[in-house]
Amino acid sequence: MVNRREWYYQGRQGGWWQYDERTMQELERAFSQKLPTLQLTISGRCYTVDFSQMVQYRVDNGHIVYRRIKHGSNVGIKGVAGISIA
Ligand code: V3L
Repeated sequence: MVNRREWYYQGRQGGWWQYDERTMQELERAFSQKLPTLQLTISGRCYTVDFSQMVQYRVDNGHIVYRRIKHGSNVGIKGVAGISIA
């Protein structure tokens, strides 16, 4: 698709990973509906995406674990959903 904006989450070692296709569809739908947040299940864990802060996070033993997210095109990626392209 031309000029499609993809969704990415940040690696702990820097760089960006693209979300898997199904999750990107969920993100795109929620974002276009201007929902403030979206709940996701990734590898059996419950995450919240906050579109105003552009982060995803989960709660782990009472601590919140954040990652930055990005919505764009032509971002150099490490891979898709943890599958490296290198
Ligand atoms: N989609 C797929 N896996 C995810 C996602 C997501 N949206 N969010 C977190 N994970 P945390 P480097 C990432 C995985 O934030 O070397 C990458 O995909 C996350 O995977 O504490 O730091 C790589 O596989 C991590 O394994 O909830 O760039 C891996 O990190 C786990 O969930 C290493 O990437 C816990 O993340």
